[in-house]
Amino acid sequence: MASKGRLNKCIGELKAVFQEYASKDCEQGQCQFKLSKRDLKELVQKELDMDAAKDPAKIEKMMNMLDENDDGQLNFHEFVMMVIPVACLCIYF
Ligand SMILES: [Ca+2]
Repeated sequence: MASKGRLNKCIGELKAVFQEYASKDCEQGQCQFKLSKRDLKELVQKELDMDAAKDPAKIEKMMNMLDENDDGQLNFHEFVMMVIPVACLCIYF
């Protein structure tokens, strides 16, 4: 993907942040980056500075809400679904 344009750069940053905290999960020769609950906690703590990261119950709830395919991890699509509402909230504060 070309890095031209601010939105392209933002998407690239999203992907870079995701891959920095995610672990590679390989199944039948196919590898995908995925966030475990621990990865999610670290990402929320360091990249969003949210109080939720200090409360294991809130991380658990966040994981359950975002984990659409119930595999116990977040893929990039599920991760982006977390970023959108946070971005929407930031417009108002
Ligand atoms: Ca999942």
